[in-house]
This record gives sequence, C-alpha cells and structure tokens, in this order.
Amino acid sequence: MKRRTFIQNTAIGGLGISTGLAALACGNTSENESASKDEKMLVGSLPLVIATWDVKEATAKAWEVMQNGGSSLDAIEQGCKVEEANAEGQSVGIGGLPDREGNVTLDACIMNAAGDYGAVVYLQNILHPISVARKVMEETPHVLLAGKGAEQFAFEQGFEKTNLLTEASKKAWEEWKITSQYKPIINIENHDTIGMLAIDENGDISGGCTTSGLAYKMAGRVGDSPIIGSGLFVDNEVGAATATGLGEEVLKTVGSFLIVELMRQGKSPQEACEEAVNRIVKKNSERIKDFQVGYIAVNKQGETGAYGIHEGFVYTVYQNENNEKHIPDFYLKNS
Ligand code: SD4
Repeated sequence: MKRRTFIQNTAIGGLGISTGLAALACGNTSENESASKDEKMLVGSLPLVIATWDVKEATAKAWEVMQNGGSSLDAIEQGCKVEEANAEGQSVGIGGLPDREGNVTLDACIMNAAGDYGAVVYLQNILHPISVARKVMEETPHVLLAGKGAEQFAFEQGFEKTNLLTEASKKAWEEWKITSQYKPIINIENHDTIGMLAIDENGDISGGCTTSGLAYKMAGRVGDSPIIGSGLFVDNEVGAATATGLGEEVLKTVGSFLIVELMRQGKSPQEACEEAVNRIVKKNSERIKDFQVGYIAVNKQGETGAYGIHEGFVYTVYQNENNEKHIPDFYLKNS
C-alpha cells in the first residue's frame, strides 16, 4: 500500500483518529506487518490545518492551497492573509484595535519544516505582516525585524503603505480613551487572531501566527505571537504548537516550545497543551480568572490537541474534507 493510498484510507472520523488506525500506528495489528515505516507513523489523515479561533475561511484557504499541490508553508501564508485582510476582525491586520496612542502595530511570525523562522514586530502600515515575516525568513540574513526597519524592508519588498486604523477601530479607541482603563478582556480575540499549523501531504509541518496584539497596549509593546517558542514553534520531527491569549503569560513560560518538547518526550498534543496551561495556572492561581490563554498543537502523526484556561476559546480544524469549529476542554471547568 502506497503512503498516499494509506492517507486516503485513513480519512474517517472527526479528528481522523480511529482505534484501528491508532492500533496500526502502535504496531498491534497484522496489517501493520506489511506497512512501511513511514505508514506506521501516521495516525490522523493529511493534509491537515488547525488554527486558533473560528476562522473557517482562513483554514479553507490553507486547505485549498495544499489541495492544489502547495506546501504547508504556502498554506500558512495564504490562510493567515485571509484574516489579516478582514477589516471587521479587531485583533489582526487591518481593523485591529490600536495601542493607547492610536497606532495599529502588528506582530507576526512564520516557521517552515526546515526549522527556518522569520518575524516582524511592531510593524505599522502594512496589510500582510505574515508575508513580510516570510520575506524576512527567505530574503534576509536575519530572523526578526522591528518597527521602522521592518516597515522599510516591507516597502523595499514591494508592499504598499496601508492605513490600518478603520473608522470602527478609531471610534472604539476614542471611546476607550474616556476611561483609559487597561484590562485585557477575556476572549476579545474570539474572531480572528490567528495561530495556524499545517501538515501537507508530504508530512511537512509549518506554522504562522499573526496579530495586532492586545487592544490599548502601551506603545512599543510586543506580545508572544511573533516570538519563536512562545507564540509559535515548529519541529518537523515532532510537531508544532501555537498560542493565543495574554502574551505576557505565554512568553514567561515559552509555551509553544514547551508543548513541542513535551510531545518529543511522548506526550500527546492534548496532554502537552494541558501541561503548558497548567504551568501558567500554577504561577497565577489568584489571577487566572482575569486572563485567557489557549494553545493548539499537532504532532507528526496528525493528531491534534487544544486546551484553554477559560471557556470561550475555540479552534478550527480542516481534515478529512471537514472544516469545523471545535470547543476544547478548559482548566476552569475542573477547578
Ligand atoms: C498578544 N497573544 O499579543 C497575543 C494576543 C492574542 O488573540 O492572542 N490575541 O498577546
């Protein structure tokens, strides 16, 4: 049985994991004896896209790219661009809520299966930070460009200047200024901040993360999303993870790297996401009622996992021809 055929045959069930397939992967069945080493690795079906929040248009785009023979890296860039261009969503790209000075500043990063990484932080006036991040990765000797330098680089690469502050976001900011109270709002992200992971038919994993960060943040503030190991980490031998929510807490625990390392040690994506959330919870038992963090992860075998602190975090999976919103378990349910 060729690998591709095997992949097609696995296309059953919600997240693509059935007992039979899991057993095949674990080496318990007689079919297993004729399976190649490559086939034994596979549990969920490929290709696969998973993203934070309810972002079906973005996952559909990424899926389409891979159906047309594109790589997981192409899928990530094109999928993330869908949300960046959505002026209605107020936490990524155009229409993102500004910092307290009224500036929309964007953070994004991308990682490929070779372990290359590119990122932009505090980028202004550019519609597609994920594409600039990819250019940083592919066209420069660096991995991370910030602020004016990142903007200048984007212009040199042919990106156009775009006003990212929409009327709706300007109005929201003007209303906010009346009280100027700063308090992260749980699940404000619940539309389009995007952390996305994809595995293509070759089994290669890529990931991306793009956001306007927290609304009304201090000028100059950068969150976890563009920082390797925190908002995103990909290791093509093991799997990938990405985060959403209060970036400061993700940064302090290097959450996405932690999840990938836990998967390397044998934890499932679900167990690894839970452990990463638990680390944050343990350090913040008094404060966790005030902020949200959610993780999603995928391993090399195509299994997925997700976990949040609060109810309200959702994610989207496109696998087996199904593009669906999922509701993960969350910490505060059990405490
Ligand atoms: C940040 N983690 O800048 C981001 C915000 C976010 O959905 O994920 N919003 O802290």
